[in-house]
Amino acid sequence: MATALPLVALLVAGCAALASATTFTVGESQGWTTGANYDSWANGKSFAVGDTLVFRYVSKAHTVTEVTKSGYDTCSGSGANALSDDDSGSTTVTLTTPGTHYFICNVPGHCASGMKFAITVSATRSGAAASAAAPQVPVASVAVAAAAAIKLLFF
Ligand SMILES: [Cu+2]
Repeated sequence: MATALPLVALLVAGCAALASATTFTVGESQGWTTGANYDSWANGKSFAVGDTLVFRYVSKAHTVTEVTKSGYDTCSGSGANALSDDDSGSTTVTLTTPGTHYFICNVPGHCASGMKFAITVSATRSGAAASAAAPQVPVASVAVAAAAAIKLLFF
């Protein structure tokens, strides 16, 4: 049973990391619309892989288009600039890769009038929220414990 303990600790840490995934409603009560400021909405929030963005808007009135940096800079959500696109009225985007993600509305004029934002997504959630929620088991100490257990078994 000596080898089971580090494994259990790893599993517990892993589950805590999954449980800390956050759902963000873009624009809060304003939703996804013209006349809101999405830079200020995103400002101060920390996004991590596994988090979800929920966009609420009237179907067909807007699009949620994830674009390249070039698409973001030029407000162009067509062709090679578009990574994903939806106008269903309720769009959920799960952030699956770290790095900068760019979102615009592809209805003509809307991006230029403010329906655009960029967020930086980190590979793992860090900082106060994570350390409060997760039992802190440093990976290095788990590895040392596992190595010690293996030595006990085989030497
Ligand atoms: Cu729009």
